[in-house]
Amino acid sequence: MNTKRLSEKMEAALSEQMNNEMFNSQIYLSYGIWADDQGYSGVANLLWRHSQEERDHMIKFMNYTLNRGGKPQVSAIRQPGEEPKSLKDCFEKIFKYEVQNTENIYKIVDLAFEEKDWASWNFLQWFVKEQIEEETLAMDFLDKLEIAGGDRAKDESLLELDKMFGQMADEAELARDTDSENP
Ligand code: OFO
Repeated sequence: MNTKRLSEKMEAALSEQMNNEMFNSQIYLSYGIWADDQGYSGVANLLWRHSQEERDHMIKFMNYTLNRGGKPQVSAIRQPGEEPKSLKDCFEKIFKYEVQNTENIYKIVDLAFEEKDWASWNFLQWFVKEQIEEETLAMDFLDKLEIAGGDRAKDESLLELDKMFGQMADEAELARDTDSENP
């Protein structure tokens, strides 16, 4: 008896996204290595923690596909591209990767909608929210870097920022969690 509750197309899309999340984990891992090598140990710590988060996302796609009777396929992970040239470049690249990942998630949401696969649609909503958080976090870092002087920031400001980034929460605050007393 066939108990698979996913279309072939959805199974393939979920599998691909599982591998995308692993690629993102590698990006954060490699940028963390770059940051540590540059002396930014706080930023490195933040990026390595995030690398782990991306791996958790990969596990979520793996488990969901299995729970719905599918079988995800692990593919080779491509190498992260060029190293960042500066902290600003590092967070600009991260922002672009996150936006790309959001686009990838939206495509699967579209497919779930087309197929009226409401279970997958519901599963994917967690990722829609997660991507808002991740884009917001990357924007926050870029804003702080800009205030510190961007590419012309002085070493002392960068060291201060490095300390701050190392201690920052992993989650950004979302608009939906605010109110007039806690704007
Ligand atoms: Fe998996 O959230 Fe970032 O990319």
